[in-house]
Parts: sequence; structure tokens; C-alpha cells
Amino acid sequence: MSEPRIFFNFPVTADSHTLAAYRARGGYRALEKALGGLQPADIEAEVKASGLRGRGGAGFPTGMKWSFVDKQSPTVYLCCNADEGEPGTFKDRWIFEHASHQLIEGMLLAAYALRVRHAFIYIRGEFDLPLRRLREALEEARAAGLVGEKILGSDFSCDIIVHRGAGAYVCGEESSLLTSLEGFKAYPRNKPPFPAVKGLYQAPTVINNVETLATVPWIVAHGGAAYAAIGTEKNSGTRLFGISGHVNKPGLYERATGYPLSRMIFGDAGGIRGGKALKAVIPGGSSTPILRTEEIDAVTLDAESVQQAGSMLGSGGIIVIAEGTCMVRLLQVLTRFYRHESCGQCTPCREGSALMDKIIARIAAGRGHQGDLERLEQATKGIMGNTVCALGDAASMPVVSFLKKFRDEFAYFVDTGRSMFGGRLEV
Ligand code: L3W
Repeated sequence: MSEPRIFFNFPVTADSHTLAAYRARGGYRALEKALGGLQPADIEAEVKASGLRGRGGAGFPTGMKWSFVDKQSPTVYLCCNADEGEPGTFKDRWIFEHASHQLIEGMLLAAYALRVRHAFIYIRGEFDLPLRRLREALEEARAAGLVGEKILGSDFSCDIIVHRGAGAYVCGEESSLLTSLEGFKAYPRNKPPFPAVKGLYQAPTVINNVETLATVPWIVAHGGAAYAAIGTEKNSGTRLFGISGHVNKPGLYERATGYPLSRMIFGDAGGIRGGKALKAVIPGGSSTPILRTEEIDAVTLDAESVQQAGSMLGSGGIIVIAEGTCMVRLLQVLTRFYRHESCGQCTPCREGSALMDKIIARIAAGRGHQGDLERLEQATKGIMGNTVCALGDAASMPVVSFLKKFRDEFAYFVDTGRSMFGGRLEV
């Protein structure tokens, strides 16, 4: 294969997740290289040169985020955001199950670059096998002198602490993750100050997604320029794309950025189940705006292209929807989720997500009122931009985009009390 693979570069076997297997495929050599002669600033420079952008959803340049940290601060923390909860997103889970050591090595490299002595992994509470694999890997790494005091005999010491979440989606929002880690109810905080300036226990804190950190060993091993040469100019590298919904071969695919979305759906994922036509795609996790079939023809899997089409690449969770799916009922599933996950701190999000859910539920039950679509739009306007964190926007975005793209289906349901597509929710 000519295109490098940062993740899918080994066959998964019964023991491919172990330290021995990781070492056999070159693992921890980037750490040896760093501790053997690279300065912390060299690592930051390589990450900057790589053009790596955050893989959690927002796509913020990783090297720039690292550069915001006050290098004179006596304490700097690193947090790995592993609270993977965005519906349609299941990539970080794979990394834990099959490549926990790659994440650990990436975190150690980041910790070395940022002079961190205590690094944290905030892992989704529902994860079971991923957590077990991570704990096993950390034990192996500690026993081998790769985590803890004087790593590999150098002056660099760093411990990695695992914190298990308790099943709250909002903890994937970085500031609420910090609040939760500190032991408080996970209410998000206003930004600025950004965590890089004032984060965990008020100290400068870098928070990066699992996939982002697990990419760092490859960058240190091969150089930032080699990474920048993969994919598109503004969105370098490969990404793990999770494709789910009405496709024949749902799963996780690693592709260089710039890969055509339609090739992913009709090639890699084997096309639409049951030979049906494609109706719509949610390209980057459930909070990203939905695209109709005719809008995806020219879309490639990089932030700019997806944005040009009117959506976001987000966390790379591609949800594919076949013809015959009732969009009212699909939106009901999404609004119920966001209502449940709103932390309740901000009134517009708490009350607005409940109101949207109530209206959509009554439409889907065949009891919609005339004017409900306008009420829904009004609710989104009251929420968007008026909350501390992005959850309010995330809850509103599907409502806005579904109403814009499939308004006739909603109007038909309100007018007739029935779905255009019969009585059953397509699953
Ligand atoms: C210092 C500045 N730091 C920005 C940092 C900031 C953060 C990063 C991005 O939301 C999105 C959300 C979800 N000085 C800075 C600075 N930063 N300016 O850069 O910040 P931001 O605010 O643009 O985004 P965010 O709050 O991190 C992330 C969307 O992603 N999403 C969610 C996916 C969910 C998962 C999951 O389950 N794993 O990834 C999908 O689309 O809606 O809009 O670190 O501190 N001047």
C-alpha cells in the first residue's frame, strides 16, 4: 500500500495489543528518539510542521494549542479526552482496544514536549474492553520503565492517571471534563480562559483527543514534513472514519484526508443496504448538519470540503441514511438524546432541548400542531449562541438542518398525523 497508515498498519490478532507486539512493530522508538536527544521544543516544532489538527471535532491545530502553554509555569497538565460519546463516532474505542500503547507513547511525547509530570486519560464510563486494555497496557508500560519515574533511564518522569467517566455526554466537552476530573458536577466553564491558559486545578492544561495524541509517535518517528505530505494541504494526515447506518459494510476505515465521501459510502462501505438509494448523510457525528444526496457528490473527507457543502467533518462519524427513512422519527431519536444529555446549567439548553424534544415527539406521535415547525425554529434561535458550551448548538443543529432539508416531511406529518413512509421506523 503506497499511502501510509498511522493506525491500520498491523494485522489484528489475539495479542497485537500487547507491549511485545507494539515493540515488534517499532513501538516506543519515537519515545527513545525523543529522550535520546530531542529537546521538548523540537517535538512541538515537528507537530506544528505536521499540520495535525484535533480529531475530536473542532479541528484546532494541535501544535498551536501546545504553543499556548506557558512554558515557565511550574505545573502543566495533559488530559486525553477519551469520553467518546458523539452518536456515530467509534474510533477512539478501536485505539484503546488495539493500540493503547500507541496512545500511551503519544501522551508521553506530548508530556515531554510540554513538561508535564501528571497526565490524565478521561475515559468514557461505558467503555469496558477499551478500559481493560488500557489498564493492561499501562501496567505493562510501568513495569517496563516507560511510565513513571526516570523513563527509560532519562531525567523525564511522567505518570498517567486513568479516570473513568460516569456516562455523561457533556463530559466530552473539554471544560466540563476538567470540572468532572476535579470532582465536581460536570458543568462546562466559560471560555476564555481556555484550558491551555487556565485548566485543571487552574494550571495550564492541554486537552487532546485520543486519535490526535496517538498520531504523535508517527510524527516524531517520521518527521512533521512527512505527515504534512499526506492528505490535503490544510488537513494533513489520515483519519479514522466510522461509517454506520444503512450501508452494507459499516465499520472503521482509515483514509487520507481528501478521500471522496461517495467512494467511502459506495466503495469501502459496500453501498446502501437492500439496494436502496441514498437519501442523506450526516458527515461528522450527530451534531453536524445533514446533507442531501445531491449535496455530497463533490464532497471529500476534509474539513474545508465538508464545510463548503454546508456541514462539518466533526469527529469523522459518517451516518448514512437510505431512502424510505422517516426524517421526523430520525430527528426524534436525536433530540431525545440531546435533551437527556443537557447538563441543565444553562436555561436555553435545558429548557430549549426539552421543548424541541416535546414538539418533535408530538409530531412523531401524529399529534403535531399547526405552527410547530415555526415553534421549533424559534426554539433553536433561543438556544444557539446563548449557552456556555457547544451542547446547545449541537442539539439545535440537527433540528435546523432537518427542517431546512426535509421540511415537506415534517409538514406532511403535522397535516396528516402520519409519516410519509408508513408506520415503522427504519433501522
Ligand atoms: C487557546 C485559544 N485554546 C480554541 C482550543 C479549545 C479547544 C479547541 C477547539 O468543541 C466540537 C463541538 C462539537 N486559545 C483557543 C484555544 N482553543 N481557541 O481549541 O475549541 P472549540 O471551542 O472550537 O471546540 P470544542 O469546544 O472543543 C468540539 C463537535 O466538536 N463534535 C463533537 C464531537 C464529539 C466527540 C466525541 O464524542 N469524541 O469528538 C462533532 O462535530 O459539537 O463543536 O481545545 O480550548 N484562543
